[in-house]
Amino acid sequence: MERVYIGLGSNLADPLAQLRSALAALAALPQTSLATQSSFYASDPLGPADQPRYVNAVAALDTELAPLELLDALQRIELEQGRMRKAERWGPRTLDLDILLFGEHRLAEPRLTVPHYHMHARAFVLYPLAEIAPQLRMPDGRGLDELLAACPFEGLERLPEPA
Ligand code: A4P
Ligand code: MG
Repeated sequence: MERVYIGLGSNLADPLAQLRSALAALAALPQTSLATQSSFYASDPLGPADQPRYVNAVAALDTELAPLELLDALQRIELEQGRMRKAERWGPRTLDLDILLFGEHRLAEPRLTVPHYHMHARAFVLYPLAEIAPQLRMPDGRGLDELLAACPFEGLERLPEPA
């Protein structure tokens, strides 16, 4: 059983509903349980500025799935929620599910890089993560508190409504 952290993001087609529905789908995965979830956060888009603000959250799962099995499952959920893969990098999307951390593992496979390559510098990942796992350490030994100290709470807004 591994503790896994998933980053959720959406900026199209009712992002709050997209995230709620994604959390339900995560909770229903085989050999997996949804342990905790952060609040929802509105965030300014990283990448092209001519796109709506995002809603982001982080969920903690306990899973017996192998990393690539979990990635397949996440991509299935993205597709079920109408995700179209477009050429534009960092463009708008109905749902993005990223594997941030998979236990203590470091993975560098063609389809899967863990820890997720930009998580250490993204406020919309680090602050929700800190809410559910403040004591967390990266596989390289860096503490989440260190990463947070270098990443201002900027363009981010914790949404009041319950996730
Ligand atoms: N892949 C490799 N490692 C992973 C991993 N750890 N988790 C591969 C998930 N997937 C991983 O992803 C492209 C490929 O990455 C997958 O096929 C998988 O095999 P994708 O979801 O198709 O493409 P993408 O998400 O558009 O690309 P990318 O570069 O992963 O984008 P990001 O980094 O996810 O950024 N602004 C705000 N405020 N909030 C956001 O959530 N998200 C993005 C997307 C841009 N701007 C944002 C946000
Ligand atoms: Mg992605």
